[in-house]
Amino acid sequence: MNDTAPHPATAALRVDYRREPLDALLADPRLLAVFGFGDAAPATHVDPRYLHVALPTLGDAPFECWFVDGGIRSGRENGIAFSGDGTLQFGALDVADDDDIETAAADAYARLQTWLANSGYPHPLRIWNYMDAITEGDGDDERYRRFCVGRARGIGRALAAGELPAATAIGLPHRSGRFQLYWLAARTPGQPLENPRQLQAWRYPRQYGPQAPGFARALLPAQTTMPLLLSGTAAIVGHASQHGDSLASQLDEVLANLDSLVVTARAQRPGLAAHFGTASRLKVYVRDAGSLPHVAALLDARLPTDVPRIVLHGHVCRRELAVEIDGSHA
Ligand code: 3EB
Repeated sequence: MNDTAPHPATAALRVDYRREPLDALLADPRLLAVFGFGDAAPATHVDPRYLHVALPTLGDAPFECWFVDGGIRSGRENGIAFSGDGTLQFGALDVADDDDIETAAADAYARLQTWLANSGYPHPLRIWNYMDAITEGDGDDERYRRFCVGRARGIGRALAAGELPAATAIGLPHRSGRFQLYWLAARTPGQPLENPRQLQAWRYPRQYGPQAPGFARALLPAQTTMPLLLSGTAAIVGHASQHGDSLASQLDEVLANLDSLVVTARAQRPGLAAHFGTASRLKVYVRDAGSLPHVAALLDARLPTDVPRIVLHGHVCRRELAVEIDGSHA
């Protein structure tokens, strides 16, 4: 696809959590993408801007909406659902995962590479990866480690640190047989950010697998009208998991890591709010279904009530990690 939509003067992206019916949201010509989570959300929609993510929710979750200024063209091509406004592109694909996540990831990333190179939006800013049984298998056979190998193989070349996207990789708690990949890409590259509290993931030592994961801790888009994009963030300091015995302590470590990313980003972009608030959107992934209410209560105590958040049942990619948070911050 060669998208010839006119360029808006500035790329704007507003992420919002909304409770209107799906068709009302899709009627908005400024809607770039909308995500429904869990069983209560529609599994499919004819509109390529809608994507269902099969992570169970705590209670009745809102839809996640990505809004731009309009001028959107959308469609499906070669199994890829896409929409773009000339500056930003949402895209999604999924591939069969017949118990071989390495091959599934390699296929999906090879298709993504080709697609981005030809779509007019060559720079992936933010990528989400959802897969079955993420921590199944032992040692280097663990499925998350095989996923990292397949992802790197599909991309086909080593990414320079300056071109890594922000990312999330989370396990679906119920088997789907699919590997799901979706992204936000742009005409212009953003600036990947690292976290001074954490080793760069692409430099993780061999003990975490044969292929270090290729993502940046956050990404600051080129335009000041776009939010900071925060990668999936867990209770990892340096490269080591922390507080294996305490969900509450893990959550505090996650929030410390996220605060540190906001401080890092504000050094580049002082206009970003100093703390999470109404301009933030957080998605919280909790390993154990029974812990979702507990995590929600802990967040109620630790975050201002005005921080919109969605609490989801999803598996973090290290067994000892109980919770992970991603999101955006303007
Ligand atoms: C971590 O910090 C936790 O492989 O794309 C977070 C975000 C994690 C993205 C990925 C993995 C990925 O290592 C796991």
